[in-house]
Amino acid sequence: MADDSPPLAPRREAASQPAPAAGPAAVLSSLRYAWDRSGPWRALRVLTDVNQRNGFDCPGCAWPDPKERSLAEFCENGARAVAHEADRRRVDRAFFAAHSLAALRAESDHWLEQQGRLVEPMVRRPGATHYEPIEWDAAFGLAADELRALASPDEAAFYTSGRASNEAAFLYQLFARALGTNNLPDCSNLCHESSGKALLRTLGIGKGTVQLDDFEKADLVLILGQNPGTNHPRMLSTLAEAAARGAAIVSVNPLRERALASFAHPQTLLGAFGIGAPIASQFVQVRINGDVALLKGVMKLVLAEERTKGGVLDRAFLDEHTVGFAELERSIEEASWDAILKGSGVPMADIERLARTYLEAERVIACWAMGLTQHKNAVSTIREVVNLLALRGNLGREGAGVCPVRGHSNVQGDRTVGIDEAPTEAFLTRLDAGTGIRSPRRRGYDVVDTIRALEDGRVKVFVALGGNFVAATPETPRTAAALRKARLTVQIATKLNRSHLETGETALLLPCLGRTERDVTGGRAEFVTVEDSMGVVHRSEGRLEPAGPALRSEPWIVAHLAHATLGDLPAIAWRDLTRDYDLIRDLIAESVAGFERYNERVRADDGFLLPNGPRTREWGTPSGKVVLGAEPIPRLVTGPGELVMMTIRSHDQFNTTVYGLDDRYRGIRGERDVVLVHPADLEALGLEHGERVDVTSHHEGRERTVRGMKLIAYDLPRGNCAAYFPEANPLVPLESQADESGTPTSKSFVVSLAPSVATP
Ligand SMILES: Nc1nc2c(c(=O)[nH]1)N[C@H]1C(S)=C(S)[C@@H](COP(=O)(O)OP(=O)(O)OC[C@H]3O[C@@H](n4cnc5c(=O)[nH]c(N)nc54)[C@H](O)[C@@H]3O)O[C@H]1N2
Ligand SMILES: Nc1nc2c(c(=O)[nH]1)N[C@H]1C(S)=C(S)[C@@H](COP(=O)(O)OP(=O)(O)OC[C@H]3O[C@@H](n4cnc5c(=O)[nH]c(N)nc54)[C@H](O)[C@@H]3O)O[C@H]1N2
Ligand SMILES: [Mo]
Repeated sequence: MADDSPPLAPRREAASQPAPAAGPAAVLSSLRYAWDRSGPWRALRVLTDVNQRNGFDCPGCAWPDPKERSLAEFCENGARAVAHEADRRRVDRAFFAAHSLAALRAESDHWLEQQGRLVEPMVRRPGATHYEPIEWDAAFGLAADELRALASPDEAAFYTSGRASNEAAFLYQLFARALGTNNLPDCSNLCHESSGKALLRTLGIGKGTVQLDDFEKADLVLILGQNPGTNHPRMLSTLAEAAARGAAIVSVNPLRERALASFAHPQTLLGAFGIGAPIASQFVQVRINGDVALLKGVMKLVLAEERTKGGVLDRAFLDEHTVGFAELERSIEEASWDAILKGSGVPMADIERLARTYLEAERVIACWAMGLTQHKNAVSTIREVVNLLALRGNLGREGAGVCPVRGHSNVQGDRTVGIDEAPTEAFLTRLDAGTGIRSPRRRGYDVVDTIRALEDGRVKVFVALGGNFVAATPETPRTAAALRKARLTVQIATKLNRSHLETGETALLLPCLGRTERDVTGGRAEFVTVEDSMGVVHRSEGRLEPAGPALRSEPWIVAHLAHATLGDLPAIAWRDLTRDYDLIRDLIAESVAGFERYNERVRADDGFLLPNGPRTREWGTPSGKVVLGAEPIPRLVTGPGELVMMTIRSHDQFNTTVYGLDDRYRGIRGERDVVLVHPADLEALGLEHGERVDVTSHHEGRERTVRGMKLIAYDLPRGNCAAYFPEANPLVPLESQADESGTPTSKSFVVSLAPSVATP
């Protein structure tokens, strides 16, 4: 039904127009949340420490810190994330005695996270109905026995969520590899894996190429498939400054995300009074997964301009620095306007306007997030972004380049220090030389492989360094059943979540310190280090009193688990390493490229920048050049009555952690079990705004259903619909993965809607 869409019907939203993004409402909202959870003193203490040079790195996102810091260097959502961690409530042995696993399973994800901090190591013994306390040493002994009893180290999998510090993550991967497996699935597999794969192949580095100050020089910032107002609010200040300077900011998105339309800069006078200024100069309402078609259209107009006027392409750059231009040119010429217009769903006039802006810009930055990475052809889409930039040499020079905006605050650093199921030989060779281990060379399991391996018994021990594996992955009930088949599950966590309740036969729940807390593992205050979205490594040091005396740091827990399982290795005295984190960093300096003189350089005020060849036009590809090529316009075929669904974040959540039930900027309040559909599609389907429906997803002949979701008439492209992550995860088909990166296609899968048979 998507292919003959009439023009958009008039805007009809569920609620009235919300106020500008950020502004006083945001400040109040974050202060209220902080005060409620942490009390006035802890709230003040924690909020004045966020992202300061001697404070801790905000766990809210990976956007870098500016050189000039204001007293309050945090955003509404970052404040909520730290207040959530600084929670005064406790989930202790009395809590677990009072609540059976079955009773806890019946509670909502929101309720679970709201019970407070985990403070004691707990164990669930085979067949037990409750978790019970266990001493740290006994817990490590139990886990070590299970790990040593495995027929092969590949029967264990070690999941990481991107909040773990470089120190914790490095020890963790070292433990897995010393044990003998590369089974290191991580949240990156669900997130920016497609960016990594696409950029590695085209530029020779799996990361972005811009720095914060490039935004001060760009004439055009493209924001594709990203909602910074909610997910990277500190980025809005950068964008607002660029816009005020006259740079064009173009948002490419199926949704008219509010914060880009009007933003009240909290650190300006007008902003403080809630008076907003527009950031985005153009909004391009693309269909879900219509980005390749749109970019193809823009490139077609660029080539046409080159033919008529000349001097448009950066020939010198294309000749000297790229391969594959001829193929790219052919693919652009061969794409028909019909395919471009239908595929993108964008009117010709909007494509022309975007092309004009692109042609007028000397310097262009392209930013993107999950709206590009979670599709079947995500890797190809990101290569197409590189194609567009390359035409006018917008790579490897000031004010221009690629900027995949990372999610978790240290997801990029975790990958750099070895959390990778498919590491390069170069990485392993260096790791082995630096640490004296002999790493396995077999490719390990990513997230989806791990779920399948748990399902059929190939993985028997599952360890998670943070995160919420069950709720973050596709087909929640299926993943839950898979985890329940494990012999042992080990969860290292700060707060209770669904993954702690879907346990293996035996389960350990190990409480750890959070970013905000003082870490005196070696007898004195320690800092850890993280890498931001732009490759800058810097310190993070918490100051709050820990939530309980039994809490341990992540590096300490990992080192003790490794010691119990493997004992000390010739060059690795696991527990001694955590007496002084400088020792862990020295080991990283020896065994990971780019970390020379780590301890010295990370003590500089703003940390240090990891090597990034493409910034100076040194491409790490086999040919030594940027690889361009032909990327086909994708087709997702929907049958009659079917829609393409994307799963998105609301303003009141951090991934699977739901803070509240409102989505302020989208005008949705008090509920999350909703499906956003275009009013004309509702009418065509004979459904009504406010009605409850059962949503069924269809993939390769298999169906999954979530019942009783409420319909909301919303301004999005015809044939598309949206629901929230993680509520809609039971619908995401496990078998539907991006080519090359394996990322689940959480932003495009086929669904149908039917009046609900059961109202919740
Ligand atoms: N407050 C808060 N901050 C966060 C997080 C959080 O949950 N809460 N999560 C963190 C993490 S781990 C991540 S990865 C990031 C996520 O940050 P985002 O990627 O911004 O988050 P999403 O809500 O998943 O949505 C992406 C956007 O993509 C759009 N989109 C969907 N499909 C398409 C498409 O086909 N094409 C285009 N052009 N756009 C599309 C959606 O409409 C939405 O605006 O944020 C990080 N920061
Ligand atoms: N349908 C759909 N699914 C998605 C996405 C989507 O857009 N749509 N997005 C995907 C993306 S981008 C990502 S990154 C993943 C996220 O997947 P995960 O990283 O696995 O999930 P989170 O919700 O971030 O994990 C939250 C839990 O982490 C624990 N935690 C918090 N802080 C700490 C800490 O300091 N240490 C430790 N050890 N534990 C801590 C708490 O117990 C908390 O409950 O989800 C993915 N899933
Ligand atoms: Mo993410």
